[in-house]
Amino acid sequence: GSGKFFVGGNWKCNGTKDSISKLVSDLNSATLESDVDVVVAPPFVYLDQVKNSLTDRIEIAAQNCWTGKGGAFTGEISVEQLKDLGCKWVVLGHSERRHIIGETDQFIGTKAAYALSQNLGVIACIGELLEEREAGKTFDVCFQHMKAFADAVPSWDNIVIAYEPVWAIGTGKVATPEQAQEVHVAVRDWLSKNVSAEVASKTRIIYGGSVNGGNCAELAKQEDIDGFLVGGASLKGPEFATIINSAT
Ligand code: G2H
Repeated sequence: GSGKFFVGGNWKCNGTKDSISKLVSDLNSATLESDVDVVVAPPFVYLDQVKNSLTDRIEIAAQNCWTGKGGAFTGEISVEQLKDLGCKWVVLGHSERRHIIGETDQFIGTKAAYALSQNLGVIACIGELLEEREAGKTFDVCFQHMKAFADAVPSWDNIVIAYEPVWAIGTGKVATPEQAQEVHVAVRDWLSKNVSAEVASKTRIIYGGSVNGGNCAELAKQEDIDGFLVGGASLKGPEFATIINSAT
């Protein structure tokens, strides 16, 4: 693997003040291995609550951001505002934003470049649809997503790549360790050929899609799986802690 194990909890559009207060208190009392970077991504409206109540051991990510400096962009949230609240990361290119909201590679790339320019880390999501996998296009799609990020960003120092096969997201159909490892190796190889050998060996490539307390250990054993992006199972404190501790 590359670098420190990295586990992100993507809370998506879930939670209330009360349920989040309970989740934060479960996370604050959980025993977390020291050699893991841990990040949670609450909905925008709860970022401040979470930042002010969660242990500093866990960093905060936003689930989206605007493409540039704030201003007359109704309904958007700027990188500057996220930094003001204490966010260290932003999730970009998530399949739910690509396929439900219709975000394009170019739009996502612009956001990534701007976030990095303001020292916000980027959790850059890539991954194929079921029909693309069945048509043998898994690598093509992942490489296209990678190229869009690579064309936009000046550096890979502050990027974690999340491979999330869309057919595995929220479906309970986790990729097998072999399926995930195969794509992670291909993405690392793409970085080596198209960016640099150094970036390929240093950049963490994490897996997302129906990761849970029961399947995380087998996935974590794979050489090129450097962590996880967890949706549903990150809403349960004890199970998320199991996933965080799965590499050791
Ligand atoms: C994939 C993942 C988190 P889940 O979207 O980003 O969600 O673990 O619920 O499949």
